[in-house]
Amino acid sequence: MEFNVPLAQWTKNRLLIQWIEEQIALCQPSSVHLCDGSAEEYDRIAHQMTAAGVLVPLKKRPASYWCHTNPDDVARVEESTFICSKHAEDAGPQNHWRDPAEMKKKLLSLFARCMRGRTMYVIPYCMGPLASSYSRVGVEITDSPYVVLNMKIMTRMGQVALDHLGDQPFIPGLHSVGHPLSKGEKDTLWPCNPKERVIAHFPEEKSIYSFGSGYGGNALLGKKCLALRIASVLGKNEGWLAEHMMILGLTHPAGQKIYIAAAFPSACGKTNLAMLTPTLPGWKVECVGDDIAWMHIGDDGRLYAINPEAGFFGVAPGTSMKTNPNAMRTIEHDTLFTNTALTPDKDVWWEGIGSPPPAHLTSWLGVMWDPASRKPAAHPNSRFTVSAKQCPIASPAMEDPCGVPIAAILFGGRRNRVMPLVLESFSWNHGVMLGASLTSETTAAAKGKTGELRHDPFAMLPFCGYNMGDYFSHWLAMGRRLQKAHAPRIYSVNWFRTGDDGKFLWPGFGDNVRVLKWIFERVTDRCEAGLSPIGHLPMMGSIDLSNLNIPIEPLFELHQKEWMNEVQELQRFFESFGSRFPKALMDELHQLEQRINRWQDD
Ligand code: GTP
Ligand code: SPV
Ligand code: MN
Repeated sequence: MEFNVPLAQWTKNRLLIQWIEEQIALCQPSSVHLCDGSAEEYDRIAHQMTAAGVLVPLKKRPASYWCHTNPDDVARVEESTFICSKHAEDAGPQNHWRDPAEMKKKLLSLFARCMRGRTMYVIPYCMGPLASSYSRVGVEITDSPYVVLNMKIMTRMGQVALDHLGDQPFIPGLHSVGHPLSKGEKDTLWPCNPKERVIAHFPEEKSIYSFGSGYGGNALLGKKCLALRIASVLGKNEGWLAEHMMILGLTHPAGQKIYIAAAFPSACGKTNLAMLTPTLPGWKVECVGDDIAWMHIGDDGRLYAINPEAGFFGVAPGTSMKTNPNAMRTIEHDTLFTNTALTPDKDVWWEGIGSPPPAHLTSWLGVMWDPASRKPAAHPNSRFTVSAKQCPIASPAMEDPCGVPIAAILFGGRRNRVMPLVLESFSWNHGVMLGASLTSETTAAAKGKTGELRHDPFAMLPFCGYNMGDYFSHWLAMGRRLQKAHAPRIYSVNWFRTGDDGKFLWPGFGDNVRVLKWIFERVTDRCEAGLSPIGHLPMMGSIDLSNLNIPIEPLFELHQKEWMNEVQELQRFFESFGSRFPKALMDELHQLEQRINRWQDD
């Protein structure tokens, strides 16, 4: 076997050496590349992929590349994602469960000789700042050079991760595109194997196996697989939280700063909120993270969050100088673009970029785009991969090993009706119910129909590695441990209410700072709120609407009938967790129901 460096020289970690040797014997690659995470390594692989025609260098953006995928490999595939706990009840009704022994058997046959004719890359990576005791090291073995480039941007990868690991155990992740090459066979631009796709997690042994897809959360194992599905199990066992949340710092014009975490389902606005450019003068937003938060209770009893990632894997469509200028500046150089459109002068384009499509555009399918086709030129789930350091408003706290103290937690989804623009919970437990109640329209971030309303509690439906009934109990338990004075306040927000014409009622993006301002004033005890059956609402005039000419009332319209239906539907959903659903949360729902019933009499 040909190695770029001798294995024993690369690491002294016995467990790691043994695991790598076993995977080589199983997958039988033609060579092995042990990653060091250097810029030279990144450039070398990018050049090889360019020579092979997989990457197209961009003329307008230094050190940036465009690529497009197989049309059957464009998003996460939830129906092929499995939690393989010993007992099915531990995976819970919201997960696809497989018996671990049976799944192992299937995986062994899938992975056997699956890397023939390919290079096996070994990627050690650290999730979380290198200096943080909260960080975790994973090692991903993959036959996809695209994965190597993405992992370099998204994580602290290579020698630094090996140094952090030392001789300790790590979280192993085995990944293959599932497309071995026979002698002389020419590779395709985007090898994958959609018929045999499996993304399997073993929460008890803390391992990950992913086969058949090269895209996003299916293949970049540090992200959803480790930092959410496996980490959620670690968090439950060890008393912390692994969440699908962005983290931002918000500074008042007078200088006081708070940190906010927000859970929105995939493609529902985390990246945009995390990089917000305030439309209110004097306010400042800094980005700590755009997708994942690991939250621990600090010695002072407050909840502290770190962002385990080092980069953004952000949705391209809709990103423009108007909606998200900070993202646009972030991706001016050193960025990978996947499944956007490509302009004839070698730049990227997507729907909602803020300029009309140029002539002779290459679509995400790699062919000349036909505007008359009425199909988008960029895939709706096309993405950019870029280092968080390039963000003009990147917070220095991104590297803080202790994380940032969270003052408020937001839950939000795409709801065209029912949910008001913003709502404050009465208590921690009521807030946990708001999280558990999160319902949102499906988006292109996962395979399947879009625009369908589904329950996505805590925006974690596809990402919780164990029974969500237990997950709700864990959140309640965290609330008991957080001293009341220190517990973050919990809010529900909704940027996506529509009017009768189907258009969004709220301008969103930079104007979301108006809602953040109210939250700031609430958590710093600067303003009173009004009482409603569903929670505290802003008083008339307390959402700052200066320089914004829209009616605010429709954003807070509540209809008793709609809310009775909402409660009934939530009751049905909560009951689907059976005895694992915490009674305290069902009590919260019943109290809500009573308040709504009484509302009629008021
Ligand atoms: P994941 O990376 O999939 O977890 O998504 P995300 O939650 O980070 O979503 P992102 O911020 O990338 O937004 C997804 C889509 O929603 C983009 O097309 C945005 O333009 C759009 N969007 C984000 N914020 C707003 C908003 O405030 N209002 C409206 N109308 N659209 C928004
Ligand atoms: C999501 O789907 O929530 C994402 C993109 O952040 S992926 O990495 O593909 O999961
Ligand atoms: Mn996400």
